[in-house]
Amino acid sequence: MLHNIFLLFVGLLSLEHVSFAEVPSSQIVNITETREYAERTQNFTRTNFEHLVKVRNRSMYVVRSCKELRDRYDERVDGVYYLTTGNGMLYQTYCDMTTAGGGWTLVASVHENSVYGRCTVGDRWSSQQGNNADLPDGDGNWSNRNTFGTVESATSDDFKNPGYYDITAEDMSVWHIPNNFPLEFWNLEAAAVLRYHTGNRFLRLYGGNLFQLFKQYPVRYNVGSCGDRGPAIPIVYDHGDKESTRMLYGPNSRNEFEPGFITFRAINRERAAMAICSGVKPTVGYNTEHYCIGGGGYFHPEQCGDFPSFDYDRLGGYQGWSASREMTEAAVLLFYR
Ligand SMILES: *[C@@H]1O[C@H](CO)[C@@H](O)[C@H](O)[C@H]1NC(C)=O
Ligand SMILES: *[C@@H]1O[C@H](CO)[C@@H](O)[C@H](O)[C@H]1NC(C)=O
Ligand SMILES: *[C@@H]1O[C@H](CO)[C@@H](O)[C@H](O)[C@H]1NC(C)=O
Ligand SMILES: *[C@@H]1O[C@H](CO)[C@@H](O)[C@H](O)[C@H]1NC(C)=O
Ligand SMILES: [Ca+2]
Ligand SMILES: [Ca+2]
Ligand SMILES: [Ca+2]
Repeated sequence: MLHNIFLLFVGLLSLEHVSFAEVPSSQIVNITETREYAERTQNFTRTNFEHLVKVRNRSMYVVRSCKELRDRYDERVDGVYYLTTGNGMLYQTYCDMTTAGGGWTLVASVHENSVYGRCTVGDRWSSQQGNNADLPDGDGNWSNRNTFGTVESATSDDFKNPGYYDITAEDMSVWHIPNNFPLEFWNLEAAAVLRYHTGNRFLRLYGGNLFQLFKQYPVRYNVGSCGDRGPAIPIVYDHGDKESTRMLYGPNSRNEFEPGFITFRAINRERAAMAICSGVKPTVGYNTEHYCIGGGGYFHPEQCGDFPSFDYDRLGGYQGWSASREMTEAAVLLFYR
């Protein structure tokens, strides 16, 4: 099954690059392969109405979270569902109905469209208005009710839905999925760079969601001093482990953190604030701009951005302070339960 899905995906990838009509005839040398290719293309374009009716019928459910969907309707299938806010606003997002009992609601994704763009277009989780100490951005997108993006493009651009502030949750789950990865394959464990969840219901202590947590710990330049931070919560791995987490960040960064945690609102040496250190807890040094994401509106020059300074020693350079290419070119999907 897994193998088949992967073949399918490889097929998808190749379709992205060459549409069938564009393949030069000189390259079509094997008629068996060509026929199979054509058949696969048709299979992808043929609408499966049975499936469509089934997923469209999910609008019958009236719930505020994927957890309620599981508890109230016993839904157990991963995919896109309709949720309703407390005020009655309808929106769509992805539910992970399998990991550790399921019931996880995707509420946001943090995507870096250009690590070279320093707080420019696309840096919605830091600043799109340039690196500016006069805009410390305490009321940026980590702590407001602004929403953006769509669920299907959550690995291709930033995403934030009303669940981010509307759902009262206890735990979080995080998936690092390669950029542009199609939604129907997100739940393949092998597709993820890293996956984990918390299990100690820590959100109960911080208002039940990130919207409330970041009110207590503002993601704002100059709000605290080097090494100050919000909670660091131990994680349970669903894909990867402490050692693989360590290796996803630069060799210099590895001396500064302890893997096996998710940390909120870190402050670096220049008093810049970052929202989430995924998989790690900063312990010494605090050059967190190389391994924590999101932020306020001001960083040390050349470090502002959604993945602030993940490319310090060259993008994906596997050296110095540079995070790995896998990490830098993967979107960070945030779930609540
Ligand atoms: C064409 O490809 C198929 C499947 O990859 C292979 O079994 C077959 O031997 C190939 N035929 C030729 C003539 O290369
Ligand atoms: C295309 O779909 C048909 C019917 O579902 C199936 O029998 C066939 O094996 C599929 N072909 C490929 C190449 O996936
Ligand atoms: C749609 O969902 C309702 C309620 O779960 C169910 O009774 C009905 O049979 C479903 N319709 C289709 C076409 O699946
Ligand atoms: C928050 O997101 C919106 C997109 O809806 C964007 O226009 C705005 O610039 C973001 N805020 C910051 C501080 O970047
Ligand atoms: Ca950027
Ligand atoms: Ca972004
Ligand atoms: Ca530094």
